[in-house]
Amino acid sequence: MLNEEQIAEYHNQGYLKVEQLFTPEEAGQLAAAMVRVIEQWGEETIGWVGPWRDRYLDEEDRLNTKAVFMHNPHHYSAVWGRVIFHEKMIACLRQLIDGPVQYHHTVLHAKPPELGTPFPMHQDYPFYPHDGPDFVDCLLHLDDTPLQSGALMVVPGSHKMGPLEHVLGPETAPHLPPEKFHPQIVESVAVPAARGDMVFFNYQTIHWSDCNRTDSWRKSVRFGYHSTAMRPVGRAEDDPHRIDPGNILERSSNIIVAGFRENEEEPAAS
Ligand SMILES: O=C(O)CCC(=O)C(=O)O
Repeated sequence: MLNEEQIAEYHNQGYLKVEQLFTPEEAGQLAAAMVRVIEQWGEETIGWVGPWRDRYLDEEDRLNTKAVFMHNPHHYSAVWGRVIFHEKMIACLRQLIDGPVQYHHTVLHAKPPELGTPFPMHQDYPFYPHDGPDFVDCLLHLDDTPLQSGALMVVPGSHKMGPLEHVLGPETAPHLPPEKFHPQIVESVAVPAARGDMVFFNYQTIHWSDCNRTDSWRKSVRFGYHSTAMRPVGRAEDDPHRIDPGNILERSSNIIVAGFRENEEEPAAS
């Protein structure tokens, strides 16, 4: 599916865009099912909260951004269940991840028209920390996503820094401290995309995105997959973002989408 150059680009830069990995029919069907999920189950919020808002948004915009987030749309729609095994996506993952591949989660990040929420610079690692780097986030674009709609911005090569210290706490989504990591300080590149395009990125790659200032929705869905050799890492009891088995995002689904999970323990005597 991917050529040597693309695989090397993913490993060197920490991200790779594959155009039209999903056909227009597939993307259209998924988008229609997602609209139905949003209409029946979605809830509009202002987006991620936290002190980062003071550094990224004008005072007027701070409380007026709009977002719809939805975890695991396969809890509502079979189309979104089947796509976890999407043949071309899994074929790419087999080339990017060493050994058998395990599915972790799906999450929708939708930016409604006219001030869809931005995201601050962050790695995805603190949202679901694991004991290794072989975790790939796959961002499927359900709408055309030009720069003005708040396209994904990435810091090339930043995954090589490993897990970084984020601002954490009960009143904030995890994000990198803006005095050190802010789009005005750290250079990033835009990854505009079309409906059906997928961006693969390492969960340690620093990324962010700006407001959607167009009059169209900007919906993208992130699938997470990782090597079966990796395990979730816990955090201190008093850390509000510690691994919490009640939190759906922190619970791996354990579905094997490629290969076989070998039993590393001594087999029980029969
Ligand atoms: O959709 C975006 O622009 C960014 C979403 C994001 O930060 C993420 O998937 O972790």
